[in-house]
Amino acid sequence: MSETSENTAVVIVGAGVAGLVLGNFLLRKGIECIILEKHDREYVEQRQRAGSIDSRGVRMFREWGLEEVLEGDPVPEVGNGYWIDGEELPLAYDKDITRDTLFCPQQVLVRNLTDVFLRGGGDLRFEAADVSPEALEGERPRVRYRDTAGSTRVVTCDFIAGCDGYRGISRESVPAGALTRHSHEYGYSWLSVLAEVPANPLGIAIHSRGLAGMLPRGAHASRLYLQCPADDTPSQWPDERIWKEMAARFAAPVPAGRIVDKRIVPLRCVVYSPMRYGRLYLLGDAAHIVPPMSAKGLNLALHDAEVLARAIIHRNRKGDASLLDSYSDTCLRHIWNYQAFAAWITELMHNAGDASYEGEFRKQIARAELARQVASPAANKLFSELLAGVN
Ligand code: RFL
Repeated sequence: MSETSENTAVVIVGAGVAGLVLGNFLLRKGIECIILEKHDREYVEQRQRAGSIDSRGVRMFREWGLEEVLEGDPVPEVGNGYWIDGEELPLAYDKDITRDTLFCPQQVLVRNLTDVFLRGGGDLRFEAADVSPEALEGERPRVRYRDTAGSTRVVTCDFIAGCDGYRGISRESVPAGALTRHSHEYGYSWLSVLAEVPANPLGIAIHSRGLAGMLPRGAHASRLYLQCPADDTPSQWPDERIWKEMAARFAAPVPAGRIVDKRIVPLRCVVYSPMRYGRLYLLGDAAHIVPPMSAKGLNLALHDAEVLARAIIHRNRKGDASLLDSYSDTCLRHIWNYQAFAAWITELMHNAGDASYEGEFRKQIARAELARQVASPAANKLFSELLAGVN
């Protein structure tokens, strides 16, 4: 079988949010890059996940002249309520602080980023199979893969950006022991459900049966979340059980619709350190996971992409690698700050509900803390700032 060799400045593995943002930033500054994506375009552009872009992310897109990627499929402003045992908490965010945050369904963001990248002449190769980063310690690392015709291609480059998510190949290509894994498992999962339900005013329910959520994911779809035991499987959750449990936890009628996807998402925090090995840099979920309660996973991927883009641009323009050398430390400072928020809000929301995990004492403390968030303008300001990503 034939083998083709090529050269570029940066190979980006993965066309998710991190890879596409990095690719667009490099393209704008005239730095050659190739994005290799395992799946086909249709699959990547339909994958529904997150969508809350915090104010730092919104500001970042504006500064890079890429505001257009946040447009499309507008979601009505609903789904922000917090319910506790059937009663809505009057949790008033400081509107000034949260003004710049917005909701852009992740699949819309990915579709827009792909369009802009390709329109600008970017090189994005879908269905790249058996991607394999090699020679990471040397000056010229390379990435080997199989194209759609079945031919092997080898791309030699200056840097590899591992943007291929938590189960990708990039981190796996680092020798054992070179990275340290820091993690915390909460001991419960979310059943994450995608349903054809138009946006509606529910939000998060805290209930002794466990946490539930119903949040808009585009004008005609909602994501439902149900806290469940860590070892549950989707087959234990037939559709009728899901709707019954949602109604019980919200203590109110819940609008139902066709369920199109069900999966179990274990609640965990993970950080790999350092986020670099030789000339391989790890970004986004490839380097860290935050529990979804915080809505920060997507935002962390945006941050990593901007830090690495600026470091590569600086190195290419000035011949100075200092920003690349500090990439991991810069990102990790930001990540631990977001992990702290994610851990706090995850524990607060879950401990206040189902006492069978952390006990009645922790439940009462969590409820008192929630009440304080509602009653105290100072506490509420901090909560809003953390959620909006202004610090
Ligand atoms: P992604 O988005 O997973 O993109 C990785 C890309 O790499 C490709 N890939 C490969 N390509 C080439 N070769 C390989 N060997 C490859 N292996 C994988 C994949 O096909 C994909 O295109 O990672 P990235 O860019 O780091 O972005 C991270 C975010 O996607 C992630 O943090 C969030 O979606 C997490 N997340 C949520 N975050 C939030 O901020 N708020 C939320 O409400 C929220 N909800 C969610 C979520 C993640 C979920 N899943 C699927 C675990 C809900 C769900 C169900």
